[in-house]
Amino acid sequence: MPEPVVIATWPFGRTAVDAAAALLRQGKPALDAAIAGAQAVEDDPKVDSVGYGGLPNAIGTVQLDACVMDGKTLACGAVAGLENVRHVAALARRVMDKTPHVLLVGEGARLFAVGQGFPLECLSTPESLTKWQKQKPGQRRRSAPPNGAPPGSHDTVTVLALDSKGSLGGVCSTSGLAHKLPGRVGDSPLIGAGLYVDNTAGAAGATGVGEEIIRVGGSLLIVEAMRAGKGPQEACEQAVRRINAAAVRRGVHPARVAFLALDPKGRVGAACTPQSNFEYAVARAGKTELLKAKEIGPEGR
Ligand code: SD4
Repeated sequence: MPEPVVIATWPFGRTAVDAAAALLRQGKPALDAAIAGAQAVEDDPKVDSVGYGGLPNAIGTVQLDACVMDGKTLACGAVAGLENVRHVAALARRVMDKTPHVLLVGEGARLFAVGQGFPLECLSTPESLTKWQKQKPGQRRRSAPPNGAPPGSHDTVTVLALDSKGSLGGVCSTSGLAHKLPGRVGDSPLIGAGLYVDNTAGAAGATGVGEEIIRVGGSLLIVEAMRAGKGPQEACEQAVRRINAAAVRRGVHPARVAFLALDPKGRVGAACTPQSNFEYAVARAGKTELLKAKEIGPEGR
C-alpha cells in the first residue's frame, strides 16, 4: 500500500493538509480527511475566500460553493450558491450520503442544511465587508485583469487525499469570485470541472477563474489523461495548455487557473497559468511542505 498523502491549494492549504494528515495517520478514509482539512480552512476568518469571512458577491452577500467525491465508489455531492452555512464541504457530503442527488443549489440547499441540523449564521466579518467595499468596481486601485476577476479576489481550497488503504478522496470549497453576480456558480461545486476523483485513474482539482475551468472540464480532463498513462505533473500541464489555448481563441488571455493532481501511487502534480503565483501544500511521511507550481504559458508566447 502507498503511504498516505494529502495536497491542498494555496499557502492556506497547509492548514488543510495538517488537519487531514492527522486523520490519515489514524487510518481514516481519504474523503473524511479531505473534508476535515477543508473545514479547517472554512473556519479560518483570516482566509477571505472560503467559508466564514469569504468575500461577498456584487450585492454584499456571501454565497458559497462546494463539492466532494469518493474515488472508490465515484459517489459525489455538491452545493452551490448557498448562503448562511459555513461548513459547505460537510453539507456536500450529506448531499452525497443522504440524497439520491448530486447537486443542490440556493434556497433548496439551505433548506436541506437546516433539515440536516446545520446552523444558519452570518458569514461576513467586519474585515471581509471592509475589503469588499474597497474592492468594489470603480474603487479598485489596480484595474481588473481581462478575465474579469479583481486581483486577489479568488482562491479556493481544494484538498486531494490518498489514504492508507490506497483510496482517494477530494473536496473543493470556496466563496468563489468576489463581486460575482448573485447566483453565479463557478467550477468548484461542479464534478468534472473543479474536482474529479477516481481510484482507477487519479484525483484532480482546480482553483482560479471558474469560467475558464468549466469551459474545458478541467479536472476530468486531468484524470482522463492519467488514465491514459500520463503522470500527474504532465496531466496538469496538458490541462493548463488547453486552458491557455481556449483563452487565446477567445481573446481573453491571460487566463488565471491552477490545477493539482494526485495519483493512486501517491505521485503529485501541479501547474498553473503565468503569473498565477500558485503554491500548494503537500503532507506526507510526517512532513508538510509548500511547493510552487510550474507556470505554463501559451504556446509561442
Ligand atoms: C470560482 N474557482 O468560483 C473558483 C474561485 C477560485 O481561486 O478558485 N479561486 O471560480
